[in-house]
Amino acid sequence: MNRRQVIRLSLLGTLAAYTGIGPVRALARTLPLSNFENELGRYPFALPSLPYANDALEPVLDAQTFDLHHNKHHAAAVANLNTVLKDQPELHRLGLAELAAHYAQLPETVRETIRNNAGSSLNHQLFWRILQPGGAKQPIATLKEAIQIAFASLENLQTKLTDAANKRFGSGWAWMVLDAQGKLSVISTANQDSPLAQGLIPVLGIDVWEHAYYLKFQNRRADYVKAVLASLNWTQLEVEYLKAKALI
Ligand code: MN3
Repeated sequence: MNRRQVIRLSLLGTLAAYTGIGPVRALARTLPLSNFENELGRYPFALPSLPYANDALEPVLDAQTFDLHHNKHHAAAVANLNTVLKDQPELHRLGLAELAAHYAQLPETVRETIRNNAGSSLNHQLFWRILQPGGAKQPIATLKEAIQIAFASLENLQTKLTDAANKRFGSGWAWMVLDAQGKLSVISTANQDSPLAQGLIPVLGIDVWEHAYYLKFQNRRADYVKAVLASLNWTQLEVEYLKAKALI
């Protein structure tokens, strides 16, 4: 790690200590995220198309859930985010990852709405990408090696993800994340919180809100998590891992 990277990380890590300057200026000084989100656009945010047909993962994951999940739940988050940002022009230059990572620095009147809806908009994009049909069925290349180092085996990673997903009380997400030291780990977050808010970069996310599974799996969250794990596109996950590594 070079000196510039150390400084950047240290700025990110001490963001919470930036209390003496305005929130927007604090954000501008501490963001390593802009490369990460060139593809995500800026206000007004658009709902990206699902990168495959609703029924592409049938029969494991059902078309009706994908349709509602993308066209209603994800769409509502994008619409709600645009509505709350409409009257906050000073925030229009911030991207989704920046808003989700640094929501705590935002004005109190809009903080929770942005936290939830920027988080949701960002989290769902990753979720759709890593479920893209096709690609490798097992970890490949650099991510394969990193999983071996962090978890000893793919099975151990799957056990940890399953555990995090099943134990998350209420709504939230289970994640494999990369920390500033380049180490992978598994965490879960409540509601739509992004791991970015903890300085952790999401590589793999599993949506465990009931809207993600209730139509097909009803109360059987564990069966749904198993179905997601079996449907992951590891070629895309390698791409996500390389993007995450480029941030640290
Ligand atoms: Mn969802």
